[in-house]
Amino acid sequence: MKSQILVCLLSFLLVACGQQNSGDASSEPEPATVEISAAVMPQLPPGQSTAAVYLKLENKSAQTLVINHIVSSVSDHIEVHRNIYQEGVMQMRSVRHASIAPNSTMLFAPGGYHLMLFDVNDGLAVGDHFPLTIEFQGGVKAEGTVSVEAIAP
Ligand SMILES: [Cu+2]
Repeated sequence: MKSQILVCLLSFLLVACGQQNSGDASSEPEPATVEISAAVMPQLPPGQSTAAVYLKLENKSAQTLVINHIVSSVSDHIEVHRNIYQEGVMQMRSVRHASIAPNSTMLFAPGGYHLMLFDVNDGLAVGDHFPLTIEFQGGVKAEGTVSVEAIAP
């Protein structure tokens, strides 16, 4: 009984070590695939310049991806935010280096994670599209197109 547990533990350690070594020069790291879909920005009310973007981020690779930087032509400063219900109040927190597990989907949706775009370019109208790139640690990038949509009444 005891030795069985030990064997399990050993094989677990071997797997863990094998994963850690996958990035060395002898084995080419597999190309990570990550996709952005359903990216939308609710149209900004007049006079506002901070916009939220919602989207689906799908990590199709076998590695955890960590968001490093987000780039778009309509804003020079984009953060990952998360809504947290605390002490009876909905609060927004900036999340640095959000990570997405292998073969999983991260949803940016109202009430949860979202992208916050600061000083958004004027003149974005419903039906407009703009590019957005999410850069991950290690150089992997996901490119998507955000469509501006009317705010639900
Ligand atoms: Cu926010």
